[in-house]
Amino acid sequence: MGKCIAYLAAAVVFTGLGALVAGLAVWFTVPEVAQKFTSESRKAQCVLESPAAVSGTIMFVQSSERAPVDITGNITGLSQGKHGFHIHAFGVSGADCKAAQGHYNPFGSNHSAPNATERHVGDLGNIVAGEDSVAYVEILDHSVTLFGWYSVLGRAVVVHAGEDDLGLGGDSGSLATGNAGGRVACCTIFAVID
Ligand SMILES: *[C@@H]1O[C@H](CO)[C@@H](O)[C@H](O)[C@H]1NC(C)=O
Ligand SMILES: *[C@@H]1O[C@H](CO)[C@@H](O)[C@H](O)[C@H]1NC(C)=O
Ligand SMILES: *[C@@H]1O[C@H](CO)[C@@H](O)[C@H](O)[C@H]1NC(C)=O
Ligand SMILES: [Cu+2]
Ligand SMILES: [Zn+2]
Repeated sequence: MGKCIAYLAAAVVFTGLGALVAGLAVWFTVPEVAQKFTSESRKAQCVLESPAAVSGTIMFVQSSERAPVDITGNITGLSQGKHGFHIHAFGVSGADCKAAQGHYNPFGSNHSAPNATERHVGDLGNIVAGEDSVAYVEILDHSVTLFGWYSVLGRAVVVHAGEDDLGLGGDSGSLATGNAGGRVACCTIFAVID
């Protein structure tokens, strides 16, 4: 009886080892599986179009799938002060910023601040334009990604006329859009050579 259990245990262990070896073999030889774990870096660009006179180019750089995204660029032609700065759900053609629809929100969260634990993926807060009408954008974000199912590639950056209240406005608009007002510029984020 004891011998029987020992044989059974040995069989289970060997089957387990076999499955492990087979799994590792697939991991290292099937490209679609292995690819998920490479440390490829990605870069993307967005060239603002505007129904007003706002312009600028925004760069996105992510050194690997797990790394935060560096979002940088200088935006000119803005009124002095804060302007809501978001990634919206869809790409746009030209300055038809309405086509971008709402904030990119794949997890059904309320609108909030970039440093909030629960926020829209697209919630990048405000950018600030100085007296020179220029906003120097320099954001390091851990929610936005250029990889995988929730990649922002093909979606739109939207710059607003007014300030984003970061979800603190106390009304339903605040929890949806931050009451940031009209859309003064937008563009579609596309991948570029790294
Ligand atoms: C943005 O402006 C800063 C400060 O003038 C400058 O150093 C930087 O090169 C500019 N970046 C781009 C992408 O034009
Ligand atoms: C959004 O905020 C409202 C009001 O505070 C709350 O009732 C609701 O549960 C929140 N929704 C989510 C998804 O957190
Ligand atoms: C987010 O940043 C603001 C101002 O920069 C700060 O007042 C607030 O406490 C921060 N919130 C979290 C959750 O870190
Ligand atoms: Cu927006
Ligand atoms: Zn939002």
